[in-house]
Amino acid sequence: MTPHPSLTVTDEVAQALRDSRPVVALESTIISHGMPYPQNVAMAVEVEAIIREEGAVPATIAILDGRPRIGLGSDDLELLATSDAVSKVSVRDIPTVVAAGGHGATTVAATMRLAALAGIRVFVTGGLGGVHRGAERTFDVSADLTELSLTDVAVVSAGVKSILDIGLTLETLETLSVPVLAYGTDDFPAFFSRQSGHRAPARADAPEQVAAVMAAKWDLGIAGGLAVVNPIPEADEIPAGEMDATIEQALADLDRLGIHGKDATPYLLGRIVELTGGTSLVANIALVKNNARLGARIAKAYAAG
Ligand code: PSU
Ligand code: MN
Repeated sequence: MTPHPSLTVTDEVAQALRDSRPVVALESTIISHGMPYPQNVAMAVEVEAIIREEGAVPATIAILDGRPRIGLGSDDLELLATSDAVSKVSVRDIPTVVAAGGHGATTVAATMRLAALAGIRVFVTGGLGGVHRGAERTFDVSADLTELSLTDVAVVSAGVKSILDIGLTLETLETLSVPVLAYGTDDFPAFFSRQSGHRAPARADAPEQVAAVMAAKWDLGIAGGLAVVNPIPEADEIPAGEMDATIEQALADLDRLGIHGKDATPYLLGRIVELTGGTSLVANIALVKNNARLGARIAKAYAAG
């Protein structure tokens, strides 16, 4: 597939796509609005290196000067990591930022959409957006879930943080007909910890098995993505329960400040880093790297299949 003409694709990524070699998409909201500087840019660089080490080509995605970009250079990553002029862009924000010629860091939803327009089928991130706690009141459900129902990309994450209602997120993924494959486990992982108390709907134990599910889905014309949920490595995990008080505090602060809409998730992520004095950030970075390794292997298996 030829990338959509409105995308700017780096030569390296374009060549890999032409040769049907494995390419792994990466998001940029995690850089601009998910982690503090300088850990954010260090993470972005390391994750790209891991994907290359595994024999795939990384394609970090963002909108710069109104142009959707597939594959970025180190100056671009630095800009995303430091500039206040970068807005958080989900799918509904893409047209506005493109028309205004602005800079945007893409969420899971927006990254999926742009990756698909480029012909990339595998995307690695840290955590998915989902159904927020109290959504029956606020209606706050991430467009990441809508996008998973629409766009043909497999998204590798470490599950969802318990800032969200994990049970309702799983129910919604079922309603939206999104396959959820837990990697090497029967449990749905909760980002910082390997278990959420919820069973995963399905399990995969090898990259080839994930690739086979992707191929079967799209071969049958069942449109939409897949959520591959990869538990944080045991050595890096923050035991279930240890984050509860922090998350309750962050949610209470969110409520007190009246923060809502697209600012809610970035506020919660930043507040958790603050409240844990950075220990949560160490776990966050470790799980993204772990996901990068798996994502590259899935992309290789899918390209080979
Ligand atoms: N969860 C994380 N880290 C993140 C995000 C979520 O643990 O960086 C980001 C992702 O870009 C995700 C977005 O797509 O937040 C979801 O935002 P919202 O809840 O506003 O849809
Ligand atoms: Mn929201």
